[in-house]
Amino acid sequence: MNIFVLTGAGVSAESGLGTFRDTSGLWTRFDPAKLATPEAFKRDPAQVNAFYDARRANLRGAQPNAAHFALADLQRRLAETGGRLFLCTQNIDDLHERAGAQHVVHMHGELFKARCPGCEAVVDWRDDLSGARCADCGGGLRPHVVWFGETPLEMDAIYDALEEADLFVAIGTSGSVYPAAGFVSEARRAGIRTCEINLDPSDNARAFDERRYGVASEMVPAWVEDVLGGR
Ligand code: BJW
Ligand code: ZN
Repeated sequence: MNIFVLTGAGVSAESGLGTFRDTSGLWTRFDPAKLATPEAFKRDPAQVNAFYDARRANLRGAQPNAAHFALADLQRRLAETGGRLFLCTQNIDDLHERAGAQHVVHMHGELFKARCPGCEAVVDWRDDLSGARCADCGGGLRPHVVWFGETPLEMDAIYDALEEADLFVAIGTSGSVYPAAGFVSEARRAGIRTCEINLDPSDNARAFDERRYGVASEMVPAWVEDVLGGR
């Protein structure tokens, strides 16, 4: 069996990382136009860096939860039987990897990486980014994340994997940010079964063949058991 899983902020919510659009979400408290666009970074790099420095500090103290572990387990067990779990996340945290998942595609970048806009070098970065300079060219560094108006990463590999999948599953995402929100339509066009696992119905809930609602730490392990049990 070949499964494409797309995860969003909801999968890491129980690890203490904020979501974006829930009542206490990041974009309810902060303006994304001032923090998550290339224009905002050009205008006020210190403010944008401070926002990501705080989230990086939060991530250093966070731990994966049962949903991350269940997905890593499913990936391992599918691989043992000649199948595949293509794990694509919109999250910039590393909790899937810390739970043991391999080859995680971070379409919106990674918080523990920084990039030099001058020479495009990408480097591992776990500390504060404010004031940091590129070791290669001396330019100022930016978070290696995908902001509004920028092209998400690894899109060719993502669309190839979507076409090859037997099942598309979206977990913990509100379905409000494109292109990820359009994957369910792509999957349907390709005749692939689709399933949503989320706390509440997402913006595009009606596009899914199957819907399961509840917290990810309970719903994902239960779904993984069903998949492995052939249900
Ligand atoms: C739980 C739970 C629990 C809670 N258990 N569940 C008009 C129409 C269409 C498109 C556009 C448009 N105007 C502009 C666009 C394009 C734009 C876009 O989509 N804008 C929309 C707002 C309309 N998109 C872009 O600009 C993207 N680039 C692009 O399109 O380039 C063109 C291109 C396309 C295709 C190929 C090539 C080129 C870039 C988008 C970048 C998004 N960046 C951010 C910030 C990243 C860095 C950071 O983290 O700071 O990415 S924004 C933010 O939203 C972040 C997330 O990855 C993303 C998605 O959020 P997510 O994960 O869905 O979180 P929430 O909070 O929305 O939802 C959480 C869900 O979990 C909820 O449903 C809860 O119920 C649930 N939940 N607790 C289970 N315990
Ligand atoms: Zn550089």
